[in-house]
Amino acid sequence: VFINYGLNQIDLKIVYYGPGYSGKTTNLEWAHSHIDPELRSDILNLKTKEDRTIFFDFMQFEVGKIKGLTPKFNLYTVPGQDIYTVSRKIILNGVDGVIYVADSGEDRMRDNLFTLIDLVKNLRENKHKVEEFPIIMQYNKRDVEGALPVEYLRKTLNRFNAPDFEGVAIQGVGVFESLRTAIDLVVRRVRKMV
Ligand SMILES: Nc1nc2c(ncn2[C@@H]2O[C@H](COP(=O)(O)OP(=O)(O)OP(=O)(O)O)[C@@H](O)[C@H]2O)c(=O)[nH]1
Ligand SMILES: [Mg+2]
Repeated sequence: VFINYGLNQIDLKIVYYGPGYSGKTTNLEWAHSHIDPELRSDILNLKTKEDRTIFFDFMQFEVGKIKGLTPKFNLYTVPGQDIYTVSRKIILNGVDGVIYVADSGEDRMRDNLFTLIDLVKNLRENKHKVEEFPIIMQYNKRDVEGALPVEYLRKTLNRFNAPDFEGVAIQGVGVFESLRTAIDLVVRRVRKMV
């Protein structure tokens, strides 16, 4: 959280986290193309030519009011590939809420778990109490052949009883549900702090 009382503005950071190729950038791109252009910035993508995120993607938008302050939501995606562990940690700096995008593919469980452990470790190092921190779970790629059952994903990944949603991000399914719920949790938490 960063409050600029001069501008009556409050900066909030929501990070899409999850393994490589799970659909984090796709979530952000869908949200970007369906939010009123007056209320949002352009999207900034830093990608390889194979469309993999190198450092992060970024978009900012405005919605609602918090005790007279205008909240600016800064949305980031992390790069999910193993080699970018350090980048993920840097991007989590100052985070107010996380949307964890898991991949439902049957051979993706190891990577889902690996990145989840990485998230928990990074949040703890940032002095956050993971159990009380705003986290949303999205089980993405529900449309792929052999998608693991939601019950199994929930039992294995959702250790914190976070609000969870099924996603098909390429079609926009679950994108706004996840984002709206993340915003709600973040705003509720910030109201207690400001
Ligand atoms: N079938 C299917 N494909 C999806 C879905 N969501 C994303 N994809 C595809 O999966 C690929 C990876 O999506 P990205 O959004 O780039 O994944 P990412 O999590 O940002 O990946 P990194 O940046 O490497 O961490 C792309 O080809 C997307 O079009 C989905 O729900 N279903
Ligand atoms: Mg990406």
